Amino acid sequence: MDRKQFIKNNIVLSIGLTASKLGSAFPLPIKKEAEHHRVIVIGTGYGAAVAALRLAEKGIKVLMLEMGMDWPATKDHTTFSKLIFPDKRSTWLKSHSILPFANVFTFKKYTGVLDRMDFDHLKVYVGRGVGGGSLVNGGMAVVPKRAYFESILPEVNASEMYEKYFPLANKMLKVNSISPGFFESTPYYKFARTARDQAHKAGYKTVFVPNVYDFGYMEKESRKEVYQSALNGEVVYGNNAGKQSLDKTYLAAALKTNKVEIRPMHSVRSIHQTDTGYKLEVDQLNTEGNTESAQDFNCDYLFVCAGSMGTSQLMVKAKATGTLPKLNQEIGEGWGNNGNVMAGRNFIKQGTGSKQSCIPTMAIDDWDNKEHPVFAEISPMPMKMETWTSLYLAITKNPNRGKFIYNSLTNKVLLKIPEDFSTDALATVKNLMDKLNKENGGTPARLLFKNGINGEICYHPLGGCVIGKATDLYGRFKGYSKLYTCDGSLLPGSTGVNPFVTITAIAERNIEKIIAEDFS
Ligand code: FAE
Repeated sequence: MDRKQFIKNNIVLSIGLTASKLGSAFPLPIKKEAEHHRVIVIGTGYGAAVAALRLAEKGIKVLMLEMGMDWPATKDHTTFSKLIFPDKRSTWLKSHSILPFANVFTFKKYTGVLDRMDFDHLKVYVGRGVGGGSLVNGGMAVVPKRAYFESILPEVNASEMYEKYFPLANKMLKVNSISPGFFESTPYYKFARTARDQAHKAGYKTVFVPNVYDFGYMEKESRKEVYQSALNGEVVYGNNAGKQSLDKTYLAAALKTNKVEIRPMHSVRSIHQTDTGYKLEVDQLNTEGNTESAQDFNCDYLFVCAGSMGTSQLMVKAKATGTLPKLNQEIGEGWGNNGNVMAGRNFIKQGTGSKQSCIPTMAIDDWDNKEHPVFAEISPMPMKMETWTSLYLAITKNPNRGKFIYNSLTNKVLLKIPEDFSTDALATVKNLMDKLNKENGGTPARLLFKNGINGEICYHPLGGCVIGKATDLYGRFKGYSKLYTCDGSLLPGSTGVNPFVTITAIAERNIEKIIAEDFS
């Protein structure tokens, strides 16, 4: 026995002894009887929702397992908490708020809607609940530039994507655009107009960005005819009205078929191959995050759609622990943060306004810049007071990639990235901020981030089971049959724009092929 093995055995033994001593104080989870389903989809985000709907439309029954809560809309708009004074519903199992800055709020641990996974050099944000990231994201619905899409996914037929699947995804997601008249006149977009004017002064181009938030509803909010959601501090902890998240689009349509069942608070712990298909070991959680019961689910077809982080972690663990040993070496590789960098500028002379819509509608588009390509979303800072600060979530062409590693001592899968992962991306965004400040005045927002810029925040995790590498060109895992992914883990670390439209469109393309060929 080597030293490592000796330490490992002792840790396992001492954990076992402690657990047996504590056994009477903490009741063991109830073991429920196993169930069999023809098709199981893990997760309820974009990829999962597309797969479930399209299978159900063909008359195929689907069980969806989601680790987060169901968040049904209530008539009095009380489902989610606000950005300012958030409560326990805001945050997944932490006793304080977890935003990129201003985390002064504390509460009881609860299975709330926004999660942050902390790794060395990076903090990755994801949505938890029925609807996945669609519950917490900014709703920006952007189709990537075709030339860039062709460069990152050369084996995917771009004509098919741009003529069929991107338009289909936009239609299904109910993507719409702000009316220019409303944008120019409302106080709620002063922050974006200020940032736009300053971008133009510094020689940058800006573009309007479509969104899934219903802008017709937002105009009514501004006239106080309806409940105020985006105009009253609701976004990253969920919107109580106006946002057309997946529970109102794909998942609503899937449930309407009566072929889809969603079980929230079901966290998949492991995936095993069986003689006839796959077995999932699943923990049913309570709102404190403890396992109330454990259950095995068997299925013939399995779609692992737990997002880039969740899918990669499940599959890396399955390969490392030998429950799916034939997965190939590409599992857990090729992970990227879509080049995300956050930055802020203080003392913006024109001011950004005390009233701010939470929904971004504009970006600085300098993607064709040879040295410093960047697509920077002009983000709101809805603090309900004038902050004289402009905030940006930038997407850069960061070519660096991380990988997922299984740790047998902790039984956890960690994301490993080098310390200098975002060095070039930071230089690109610093170049943008410096130019904006030079031409308009303003200083780096050091109250928000060190030096006004942060490359350790990721809103757009992508990759880990990259298409054509870990899977075939349609998301079928290599080495297995009837085992798929349809989510952000397929994309090679970058989309050049906010990613959910691309994830949805690729999922539409893949599931069409899979249904035609594997379910005949
Ligand atoms: P995702 O939506 O993350 O869904 C995965 C689901 O699987 C989640 O519901 C998980 O709870 C569940 N899950 C994970 N592990 C397990 C397990 N073991 N057992 C059971 N269930 C599990 O995946 N993108 C845009 O395009 N525009 C934006 O404006 C935008 N803003 C964002 C703002 C924030 C704060 C964040 C966090 C993200 C934002 N994104 C945005 C990213 C976008 O939401 C993300 O790319 C998609 O949600 C990813 O979709 P997937 O289907 O891959």
